[in-house]
Amino acid sequence: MTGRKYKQHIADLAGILKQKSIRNIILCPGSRNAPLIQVFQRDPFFVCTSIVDERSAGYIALGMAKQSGMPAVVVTTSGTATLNLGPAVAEAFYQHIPMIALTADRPPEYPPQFSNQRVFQTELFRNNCFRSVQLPREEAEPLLMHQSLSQVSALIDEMTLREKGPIHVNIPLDEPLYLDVSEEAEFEICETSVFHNQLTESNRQKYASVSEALHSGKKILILAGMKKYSEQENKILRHLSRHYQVSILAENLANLVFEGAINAPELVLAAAGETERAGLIPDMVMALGEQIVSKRSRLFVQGLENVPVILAERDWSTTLQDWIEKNPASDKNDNSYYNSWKQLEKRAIKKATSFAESAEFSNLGVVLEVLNQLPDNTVVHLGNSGTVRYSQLQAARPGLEYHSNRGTSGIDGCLSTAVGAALVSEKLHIAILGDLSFVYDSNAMWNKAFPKNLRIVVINDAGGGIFRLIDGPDRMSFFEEFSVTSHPVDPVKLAESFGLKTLTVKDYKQLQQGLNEQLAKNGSLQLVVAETSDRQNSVIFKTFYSSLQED
Ligand SMILES: Cc1ncc(C[n+]2csc(CCOP(=O)(O)OP(=O)(O)O)c2C)c(N)n1
Repeated sequence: MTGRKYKQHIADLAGILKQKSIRNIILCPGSRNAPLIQVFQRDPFFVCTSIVDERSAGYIALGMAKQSGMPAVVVTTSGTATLNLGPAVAEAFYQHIPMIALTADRPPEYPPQFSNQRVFQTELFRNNCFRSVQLPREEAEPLLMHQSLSQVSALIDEMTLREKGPIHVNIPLDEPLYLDVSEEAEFEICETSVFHNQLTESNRQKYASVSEALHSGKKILILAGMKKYSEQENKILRHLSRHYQVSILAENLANLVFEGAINAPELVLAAAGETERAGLIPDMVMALGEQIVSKRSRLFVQGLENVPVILAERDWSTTLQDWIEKNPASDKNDNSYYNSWKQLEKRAIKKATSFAESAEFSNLGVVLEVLNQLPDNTVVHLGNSGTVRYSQLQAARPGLEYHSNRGTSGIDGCLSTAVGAALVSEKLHIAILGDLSFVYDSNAMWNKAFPKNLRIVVINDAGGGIFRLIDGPDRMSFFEEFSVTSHPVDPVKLAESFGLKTLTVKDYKQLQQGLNEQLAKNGSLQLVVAETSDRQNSVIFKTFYSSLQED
């Protein structure tokens, strides 16, 4: 020992988080992480939530961080507990969400026969997180410990200010693990870490070509992928669509619903004939944000010949803002490029709406109906992958906020993420999921603090319905058993075993009643299960697409 108090570095680590106003801590049970649990739970500044399943805990932290915009922390014991954070860390990495994984580790034992609950944890998430820090052991030189903690502090600032995604701090902890940890220390950070936007030369050139294209009236297609766009980014995009030949493809997960954006690109491209498509071809594409769900948008852009695609980095808004300030736009608005998209969108939405109004009770019908019924200000969590795809088949609504785990498109944490988001929000949240995703992530309901503002709709079509929609799997002999994978689990009984109030619905009238009850102020119904397993879901889906092309 170096004369420092027992597990002082853990108190210091907590002090860093407190200095940065990071409050939300998910604590998973274990022995090795007991000093971490002790430090966080005794300080009323931290809001601690106990979650047993680490896979779910990781996603809950992710949901909290995404919803609040503040880093959220998940703390685990050693061994496979840490590995179970992998999916959520990867999802956070691909969505640039500030999440902090604190994993307790066992120091090596001698002889190694005494080592258990141990996996290699140093840089465990290596290429799927922003940075990893290995803290030294407690007995390390104070200077070394100080440097490591300073690094953690600087990385948290960088992760937050520059939207870098998750960090992992691996913490070897020696026994004893159950003594009183010294009182919390306010950790001194030797220098304030301020990050400046350094524009690289290649980015400078990229944005110069965009400015040039704007200036010369070229048609620019902006692909706005999933992201929480800032106020400034939002303003710039509105400005560009108002004054230049710019069309912004913003499906629901971009949450950019304004005059000037095309919010149902999948519908437009599904409905457009060949000549009409020719009118949509841009001179340049600028791609922002993260993933895009619409398959037709992908095929459209990938099929463009000799059209440059500019991949914007996260500094695009600063640069374009400068350009806008130096180049005042005229008041004239003759964005004919946008108008070509908009005209087609209006027609496609009309057709889609008329189909939806008379659609049979089915997976597609239920998703569209639920989205129509939600009150403004609701936060929607769309499951992978049928649900998020169906939701592309209507225009995004301005009053709703849409989210989905499309960073890595896993079905393993859709409900947990919604739980995390609802826990740090006052708004009404709804998760709309398929039955496999719901069963997979049912431990999301294993939570004493299950949020009262979260509602769930499960579309039970007895397996992975998405595989019935895509061409290919259904031609395989293994299709039903190994792709669709029907299961014996009753979602209602499962949810009730966790104490949730449920209702099964089999037609639109019952669905309406269920939604009325769920969405009512102080409504207590938490889960509605829409039974669609005996419906012609894939036929209805395919008929929907063909109806878009009819005159
Ligand atoms: C963790 C994980 N395992 C497997 C997959 C592959 N997968 C994608 S969609 C899907 C089926 C999902 O079924 P369900 O939740 O019922 O939703 P539906 O497709 O019917 O809307 C599967 C297994 C995945 N995306 N993530």
